[in-house]
Amino acid sequence: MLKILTQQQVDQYWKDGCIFPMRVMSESDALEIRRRLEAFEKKSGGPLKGNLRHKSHLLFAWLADLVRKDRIVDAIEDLHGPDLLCWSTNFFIKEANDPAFVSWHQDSTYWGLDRPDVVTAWVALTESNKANGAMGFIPGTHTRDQIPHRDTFAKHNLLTRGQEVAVDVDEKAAVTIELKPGEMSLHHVRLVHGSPPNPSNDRRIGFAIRYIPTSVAQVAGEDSATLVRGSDTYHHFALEPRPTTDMDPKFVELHDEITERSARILYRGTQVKSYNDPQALPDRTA
Ligand SMILES: O=C(O)CCC(=O)C(=O)O
Repeated sequence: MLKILTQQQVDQYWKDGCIFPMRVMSESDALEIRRRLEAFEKKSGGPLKGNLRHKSHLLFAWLADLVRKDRIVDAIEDLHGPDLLCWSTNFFIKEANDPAFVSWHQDSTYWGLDRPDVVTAWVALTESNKANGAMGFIPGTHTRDQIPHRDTFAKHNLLTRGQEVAVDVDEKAAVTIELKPGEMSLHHVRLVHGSPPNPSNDRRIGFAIRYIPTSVAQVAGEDSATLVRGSDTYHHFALEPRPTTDMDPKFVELHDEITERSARILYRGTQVKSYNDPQALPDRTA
């Protein structure tokens, strides 16, 4: 029996590779998360950068709560069953009047996971719409195999390698995912998606949570993940602890180790060694 999605939403996810919008918290709760993020940024001297944009749910208790939020995890359970890991999280922040963009890509390209059973819950912490660089996708492209990508390392590309699909994309078929604060979309790891710059006068902030069933394995190196529901009888990933306070020094140290390891997976075959490497550019993510 389904927990939160309708059968129509489940069918649409498998047909199109993406469903939206789904409300997962009130607008004011989403704005409260933005406020906490920005309070930290103010205290630490500027926008969240480098490895702080990755797996931030290991640093902040309010994000550890978010990745376990029932309204999100119930939807993932409706797609992939009751034993679930949060494999990773990424902040996608576009500043006001920011040239940063995300090229057309499939998430699966460098993640090293053994099969494409990976769902991203992209949670809007601000409006995300045509006016501020919302994400768009090409329906049905998740049914294709892995498409070859080329690495561009383009200056304003928010992806780790500035990777883009090395085939023509039918942009006329693209659908824009418009979300209000506190709403989410769900997208498949093979879906071709991307987003243009943000020419508006406010930031556009999304928090992307990557979920997998516990049976999925990492084949490109040692890796860890957070158990968010059920049990893990596969032990493919080291299980990560849950922070109860923000920026606990023990968790900061652990987060450094874990993100070094995941950067080695994402940047394998390149000169880049960590998310804080100057070549990685500080606002890169995923
Ligand atoms: O936030 C964006 O514009 C792109 C996000 C994205 O590529 C992803 O979540 O996989």
